[in-house]
Amino acid sequence: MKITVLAGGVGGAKFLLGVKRQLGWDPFGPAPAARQAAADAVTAIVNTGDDIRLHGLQVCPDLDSCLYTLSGEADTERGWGRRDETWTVQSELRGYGAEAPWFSLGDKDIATHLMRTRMLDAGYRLSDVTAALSDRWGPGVKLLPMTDDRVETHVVVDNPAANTSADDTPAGTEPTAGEADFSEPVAAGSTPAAAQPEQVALHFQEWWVRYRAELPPHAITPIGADAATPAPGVLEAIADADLILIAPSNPVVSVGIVLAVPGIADAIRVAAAPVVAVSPLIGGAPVRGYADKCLQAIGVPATAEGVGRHYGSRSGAGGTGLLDGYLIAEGDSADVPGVRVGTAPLLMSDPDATAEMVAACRKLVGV
Ligand code: GDP
Ligand code: FO1
Ligand code: CA
Repeated sequence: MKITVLAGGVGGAKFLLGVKRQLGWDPFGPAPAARQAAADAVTAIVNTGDDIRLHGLQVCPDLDSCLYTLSGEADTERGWGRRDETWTVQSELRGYGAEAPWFSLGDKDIATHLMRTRMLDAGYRLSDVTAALSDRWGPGVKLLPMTDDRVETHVVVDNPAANTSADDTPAGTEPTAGEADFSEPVAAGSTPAAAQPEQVALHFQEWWVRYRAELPPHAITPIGADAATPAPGVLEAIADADLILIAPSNPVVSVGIVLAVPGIADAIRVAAAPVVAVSPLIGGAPVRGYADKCLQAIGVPATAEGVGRHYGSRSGAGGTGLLDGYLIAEGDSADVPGVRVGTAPLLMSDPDATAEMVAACRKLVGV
């Protein structure tokens, strides 16, 4: 059974633990050699729109969430980065007034970014680098960035530096005394308010982490996506799959960005394998994060039905959508024309519970 999964960070990674478990593998380790010989394979196509270069380092949060989670190295409480992390470098960087003090990089995590950046600067593609990092960690799943090209999600908001004082930065996120803040546009606080643009595009991480998605988004744009091409292996993983799953990842800033890479959505539409998505919303709310605010930004109701209709049906009238099946939480309801909707407990409390979700996806489309 070849399973290809579209994934973001934490939601995608937790779902992949269940995919591995459902195949009878160790969720936190490499795939067993015997199973590989039996042609079982899992490929994850991972969002890279969250990626950001900070302190000269290329940080890939969703790829790293998958890498660390699937090898048992993630800090599951915090939801990002390595477990048993230390923060010496971050504290020194803050002391120097380095950029983006609102984005913390742990010491162990920094080693990953150093290795990645060195390889990228030497001319390797992100997909090569991800394969090299996977060699160390053994996630058991083939992790593919959606593209090797630079795509960065930006969020258009009312300029926080216009009409308000810079002191409106949420508590705890402002640079501390003596620290320079190089980020735009907030660093423009020294410019007279009248000269400020009314709206600005923030890097996704600044909107999400610094402002905790509290600045209402006017638009969410994957800059660079138009000119990007799928990374090597992405289209093949879709065409060769026996089952395509859309993880309960953020439909806008994770799955939506993967689908914005030209060629990926089209490949899914014509794939031989059935396509099933899992709702990231339970009872009309995200389990974690700000998917509701992201959906609002694109005019999609923050409900299981809203997400299902947004993905749409591959068959039936027009057939412009992506799905054959859609799994929603018990107690929720969704009418998605042309799509078989199933219900199951959708809380990914552990890999066994998540494996049950994956089994329900398979049952829904009979594979
Ligand atoms: P991120 O990149 O780290 O934000 O993670 P993803 O985009 O992969 O996943 C985020 C989404 O996962 C959020 O919208 C959550 O609602 C969803 N999610 C997290 N845990 C669960 C869970 O246990 N069950 C379901 N159904 N969704 C979940
Ligand atoms: N999330 C935070 O809320 N605060 C941080 O300081 C932070 C640092 C960070 C460093 C590396 C990394 O891979 C992820 C990090 N995240 C942090 C998580 C993160 O960027 C977001 O949750 C995702 O990009 C949204 O998917
Ligand atoms: Ca993400």
